[in-house]
Amino acid sequence: MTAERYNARESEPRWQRLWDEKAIFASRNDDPRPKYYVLEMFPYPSGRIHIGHVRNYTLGDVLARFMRAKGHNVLHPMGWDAFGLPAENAAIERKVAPKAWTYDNIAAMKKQLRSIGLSLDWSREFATCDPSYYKHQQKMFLDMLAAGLAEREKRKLNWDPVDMTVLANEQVIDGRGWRSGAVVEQREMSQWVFKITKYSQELLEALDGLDRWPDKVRLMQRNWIGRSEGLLIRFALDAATTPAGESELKIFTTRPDTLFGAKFMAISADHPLAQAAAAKNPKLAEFIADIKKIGTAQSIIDTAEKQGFDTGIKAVHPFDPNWKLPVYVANFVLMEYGTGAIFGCPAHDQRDLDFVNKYDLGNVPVVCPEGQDPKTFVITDVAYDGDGRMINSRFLDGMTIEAAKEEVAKRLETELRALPGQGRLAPVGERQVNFRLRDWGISRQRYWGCPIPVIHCPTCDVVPVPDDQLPVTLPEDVSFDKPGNALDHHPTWKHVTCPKCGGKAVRETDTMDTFVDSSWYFARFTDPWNETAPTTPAVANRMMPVDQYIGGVEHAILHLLYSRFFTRAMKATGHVDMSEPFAGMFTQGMVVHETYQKADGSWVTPAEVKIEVAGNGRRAVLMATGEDVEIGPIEKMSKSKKNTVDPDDIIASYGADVARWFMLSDSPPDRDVIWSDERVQGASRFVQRLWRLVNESAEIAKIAGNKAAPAARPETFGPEALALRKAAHGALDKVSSGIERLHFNVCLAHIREFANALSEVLAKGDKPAPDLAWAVKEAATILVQLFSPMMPHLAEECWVVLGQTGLVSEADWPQIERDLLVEDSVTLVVQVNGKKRGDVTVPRAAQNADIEAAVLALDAVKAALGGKPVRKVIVVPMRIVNVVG
Ligand code: ANZ
Ligand code: ZN
Repeated sequence: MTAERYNARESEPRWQRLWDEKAIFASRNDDPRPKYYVLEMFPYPSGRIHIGHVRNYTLGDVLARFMRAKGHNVLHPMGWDAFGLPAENAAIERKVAPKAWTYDNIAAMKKQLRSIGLSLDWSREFATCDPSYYKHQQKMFLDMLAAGLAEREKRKLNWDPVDMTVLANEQVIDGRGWRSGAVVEQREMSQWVFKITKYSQELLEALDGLDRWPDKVRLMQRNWIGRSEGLLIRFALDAATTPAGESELKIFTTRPDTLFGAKFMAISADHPLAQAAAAKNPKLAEFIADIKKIGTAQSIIDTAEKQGFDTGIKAVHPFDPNWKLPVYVANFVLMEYGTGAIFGCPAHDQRDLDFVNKYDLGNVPVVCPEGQDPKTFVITDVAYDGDGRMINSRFLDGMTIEAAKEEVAKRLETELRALPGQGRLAPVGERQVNFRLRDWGISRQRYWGCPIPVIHCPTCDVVPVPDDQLPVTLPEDVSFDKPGNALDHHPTWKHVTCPKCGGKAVRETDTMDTFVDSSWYFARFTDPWNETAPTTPAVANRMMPVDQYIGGVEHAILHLLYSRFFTRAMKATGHVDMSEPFAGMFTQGMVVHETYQKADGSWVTPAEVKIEVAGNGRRAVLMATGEDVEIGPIEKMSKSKKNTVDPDDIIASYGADVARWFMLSDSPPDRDVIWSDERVQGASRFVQRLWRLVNESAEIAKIAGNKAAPAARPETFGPEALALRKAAHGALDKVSSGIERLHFNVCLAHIREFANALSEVLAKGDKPAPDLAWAVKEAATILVQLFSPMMPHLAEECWVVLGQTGLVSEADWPQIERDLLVEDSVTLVVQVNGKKRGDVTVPRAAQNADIEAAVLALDAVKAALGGKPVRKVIVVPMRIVNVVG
C-alpha cells in the first residue's frame, strides 16, 4: 500500500481540538498518583510568540508527556507575566489602554501556543495583571510587612530621567537605563524593600542541596550573594586633621594580613566623614558632585578610572601610633558595602595599585610567593593576590596568610579603645561576615504593576489597607499624556480616608517590581481557584516543589533568587511549607541564525533571501530584487538584526511537529541551536518517512491479527524477529533514560536508528512469518510511542493507523522487557605479549577454555607468535585476552 502524504496542516488542529475537548492535560489536585510538576518560565505577553518560546515549551512538553505516560499526575500549567513597561509604552505610543493591549496580546499568543500542540493544563491559566491574582500578592505583601519582611527604607536609587522610574542596578548598563538608554542619575528616595538579606546565609547554604541545578547557575547565585569573612577595624584619626573632631574611621577588610602594606585610606563620597570634610572644602564638594554622576552600579564602578581626592585627614595605623595614612575620597568605594571605607594595600589589590600609581603613593609588598626572593620581589603594575608568606610585616613575618589574618584578628580583638563620644571601651577589631546581597527594592513609579496596598496618613503614617478592601485595583481611566506615574496623576484614585483615623490620606502610588509577580506564580498554579488565599497550603505542599523548571539562563540570578526568597517568606507567613521552589532547574540554550545584510548595511530577514549552494560555497540572494546580500555571523535571533524566523510561518509551512523535532535534534538542549532551513526540511522529510514506515508496518501487522482478533504472542521468536525486538526494547530503554535526563538530542538519534532498523526489516519485502509480523507490530507501536512526546500529532495519527484504541497521549509508556537488553555476545581485545593484535567476539556465556581456543585459532595470533609455544593465556572477563608466548 502506498500511504498518502501525511498532512500536518489538516491533522494538527484536529488533534489539538480533541485533546482540548477531552481535557486530557488537566491535572486534578485529588489525583492519587505521584505528582510531577513541569514548568517553563511563563511568557511576557509581548504580542507574539518567538522561536525561543517554541524551544522552551517544547523541552518542557516532552518531559510532561513522558512523565504522564509513566503514570504521574503531571502538573504542566501556563500563564502570563503580564505587568510591565511595554504595555505603558504602547499606551503612550499608540493610545491603547495597557489592559486592553495586554489582554489582546494574551489572546493572540494563546492561539499561537495552542498551535504548537503543548500538553498544557489551560484550566489553571491566569495573568499576573488579573486582580484575582494580584489581590493575593497584596495580601502577602501585608503579611510580609507584619512579619518584618517588608520595610520602608531611604535609598540612593538609580533614576532614569526618560522613563521616569527607578531602576535596579542590573537595569543600568554602562551608566544608562536598559530600556531608554538615558544617562542614569542618583536620587535619594523612600521605597519599599523586601528583606531578602535576612536569608543571605540560608540562601547561600541551601544552594548545596540543589543538586539538580546547573553548577554555573549555583555559582552565579553564590557570587551574587557574595559572602565574605573579614575584620572590622576602627582606625584612630589624627584629631588635628579632622573637619569636626571625628576621632575614628571604621573599615571592613577581608585582608587584615596586609595591614603593613597599607598606603592610604579611602572613603565613599557618601561617607559622613566625606560629607563633613566637603562642607569645609568647596574643591572636595565639587569632586564629590563629579564622581557621583557616574552612578553606583557595580559594572560602572569596576570599569571607571580610579579617582581620588586627598581630604588632608590622617588616620593612624592600628599597630603603630607614629604611622599616619592619608584619607582619600575615592570613586571606587561604595557606601552600601561594609562600612563605606577601606584601607588600601596596593601591592595586593589591583584597584588600590591603579590608585597609588596614579597618585604616586608607592607600594610595599607584604606577601611573597613561594620560591621568590623577598629581597627582590617587587610590584609594579600587577598586584599579587596569590598565596605566600608574610614579609615586611614585623611580627607577622614568615607566617602564612591565614595565620597572619588570625594573628591580626586576635591582637585587635583584645585591644580596647574608648568609643567616640562615650567612655565605654570596645575592641579595635571585630570579626564580621559581610554579604554583597542587598535588600530587594520593589517600588516602581509605574502604573502598570501591582499596587502596593498601603495608605499614607499625615497622622498615622503608613497604614496597611485592610484585608476586606483588597484588592487595591488599578484605575482604568488613566491618562499617559504627562510623563511619570499615571497613578500619581490620576485625579481621584489616590485620595482616600485613613482606615485608622478617618482623616484625609493618600494611597501609595508606587507599584511592585514585576519580579514580585513572577516570584510566586508557580505556587499559585497549584490552586488558582482559591479566592480567599494565595495558596491552599495542603495542595501547594503536595504539588510543590516544581520538579523541573526550564528557562533561559538570563534569569539565573534575579528571578531564581527572588523566587527562592519569596518561597521562604511565604513559608514564614504560612502560605507554603517548603523553602525551595524548584527542585530541578534547566537552562536552555538560544536559537541562533545567520544574519543577512544588504550592501547599504540594512538587515534583511531570512524569509526574504534565497540561499544558493555553489560548489562548497554558499551565497545569499534577495528574492525581491535578485541582488546579492552578505551572509553575516550566526547570532541570537533579534528584531534589530532581523535574523528571526516566525513560528507561525514555520508551523504553517511544515507543521508544529517538524518545528518541535527540529528544535530537539542536533544540539543538546542547554546549548545554542542554529536554525537552518535545510535541516528543518530534513525534519520534514523524516516525518514523511515515519508516516510511510508506520503505514507499511500496519500492513504487515495485519498478519499478526487485528483489533477484534489479535494474534497471540508467539511462543518463540526466530533470529530476525528477536533482533528487531532487541532493537525496539533497546531504543525504548535509551530514549526513556534520555528523556529523564533531558538529553533529547540523544533520544532523537536513537529513534532514528531504531526507525532504520525497522525499515531494513520491511525492505526485505517478503511476506513475514507470524513471529516477525508480531515483532513488526510491536516495533511500530513502540516507535510511535517513543516519538509521541516530540511529535504528538503525527503520533496520534499513526496510533490510529496501527489500530490502537484511545489516544497515544493517554497511553501508558511501554514496558521494557529487560531480558531483551542483555547483549548475548561480547567482544574482547586480543593481545599477544601485551600488544594488541585484534579482537574476538564470543558468546557472553562462553567458558574460558572456549575463549582460549577461539583466540589461539586467530591468524593474527598465530602470526604474532611466529611458531613459539604458548606459555599462558590470561582472560580478563568481558575485556581482554592476553596470550603470553
Ligand atoms: C584591604 C585589602 C587588601 C583588601 C588587599 C583587599 C585586598 P569582598 O571580598 O568583596 O568582601 N572593600 C571593603 N569595603 C568596600 C567598599 N565599600 N567599597 C569598595 N571596596 C571595599 O571585598 C572586601 C575587600 O574589598 C576589602 O578588603 C576592602 O579591601 C574592599 F590586599 O581591605 B580590602
Ligand atoms: Zn490616620
